[in-house]
Amino acid sequence: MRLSNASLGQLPAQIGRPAYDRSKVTGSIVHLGIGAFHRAHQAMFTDAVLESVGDLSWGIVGAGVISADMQKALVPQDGLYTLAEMGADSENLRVIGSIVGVFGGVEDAPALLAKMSDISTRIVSITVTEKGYCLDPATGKLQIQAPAIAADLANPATPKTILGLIVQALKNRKEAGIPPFTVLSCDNLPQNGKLAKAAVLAFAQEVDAGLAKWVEAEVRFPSTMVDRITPATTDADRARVNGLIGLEDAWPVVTEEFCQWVIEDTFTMGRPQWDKAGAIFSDELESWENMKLRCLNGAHSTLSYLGQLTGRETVADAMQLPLITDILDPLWVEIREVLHAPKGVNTADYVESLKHRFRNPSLKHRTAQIASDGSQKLPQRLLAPLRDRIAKGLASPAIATAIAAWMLFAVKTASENAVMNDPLASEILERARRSLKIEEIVGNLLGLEKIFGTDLPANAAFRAAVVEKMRVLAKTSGVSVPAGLQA
Ligand code: CS2
Repeated sequence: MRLSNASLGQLPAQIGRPAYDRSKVTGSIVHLGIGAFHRAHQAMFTDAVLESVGDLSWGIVGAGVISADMQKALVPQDGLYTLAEMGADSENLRVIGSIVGVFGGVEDAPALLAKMSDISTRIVSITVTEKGYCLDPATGKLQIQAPAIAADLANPATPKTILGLIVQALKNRKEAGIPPFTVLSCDNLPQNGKLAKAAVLAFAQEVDAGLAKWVEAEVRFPSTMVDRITPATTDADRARVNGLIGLEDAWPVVTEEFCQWVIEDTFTMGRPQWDKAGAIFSDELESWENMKLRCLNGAHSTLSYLGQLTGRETVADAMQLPLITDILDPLWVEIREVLHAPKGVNTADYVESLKHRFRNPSLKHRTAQIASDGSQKLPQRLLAPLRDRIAKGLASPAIATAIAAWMLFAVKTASENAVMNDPLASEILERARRSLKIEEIVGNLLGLEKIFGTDLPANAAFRAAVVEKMRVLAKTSGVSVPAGLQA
């Protein structure tokens, strides 16, 4: 039997479930990108508020902007799904009820746009990953020429991208005299609110300068720091969760116990009391974001490329390898040396907690998943602390190792003719194919201006450090280097 409102009562007693009246929950938040991450994080916080505060005016209508798969999974389940929180040797399951409607894919874009234009929508939140914003990774500027953006700009009344949808919905609201919703980016980007605002403004400017002025003055774009490690759901997860709940859930979410959400408290039409569910409202977003993006995600990326080069399939497996932890430890030192921590936070403790989280053997977090989209991730995760160190005259051998690992991964992918998941894959692979000589590999890949800008390729000390570290990696036993690599 399928998980749904009707079958909720059949869940085993130990499985948590909504006690609130779901039929009374208003879908006042439209969420763009209802993948696993959103459902492990914001939807969980919102469910906890519905449960504990009893204010039913804040439910979520989700949208899979690109694909209708989630809609197909969740509509027959009335939006319900199971969240499995995995500790090293514990598992806590709860059925989450905060998603009360689901749009799916491009075909549903007109209905989604109508909902976003309606006064009932008070927040539009987003998790579409770094590449979903179509920003230039090095500068953070909107790529007006990107095909999807250009198509939406040519037909702004029938948008398909998140930026096109947001701008058109805001335009409709402005014309109808409806106040604007808040745009809440929950993606792993530095100052994600500011970046989202700049992207929306750049798009609006192309459509109508008056609209852009109104957006600038009236719309709020709070920044947020979101943190919960959430691997993609596997068939094995489905089977295990379904066995435990005794019902069929087409798309459960598996995540860790840890969960953190820090939000800048600036909203146009109110907000749920997410703080009652443990979220932190703060005015120190930049510090929170940098700490998380650099210490957690920077280490994650490093570990994923090294994991790919050493045949380690999951993060927990990679954490067992001294050659990897011996690189992560000094990396964290380099990152912390130029970090401005949020008040009351000890970054050494933060890093210790990350090691514990990364070692969680129950989470099968694939290094291949994290290794995707490197072009979109390296700038804020590793190149930003690198630039801070360069500005202070500090050398960065561990960051250089991380970049060397990414480059070796690119050359290996190219030499094996394997697929690289990255919006810049063709440019990266083309450069990765040019040479098998370490010095030339480094020069060719550092020349990717969209990733490294113009300052880093011109920095002789950094370039030499990457060359040296690539040579060290190539000689390290256990590291599988691309065939034909020449020191
Ligand atoms: C990961 C993140 O896939 C990745 O790039 O680094 O998704 C990471 O698991 C989350 O940011 C944790 O909050």
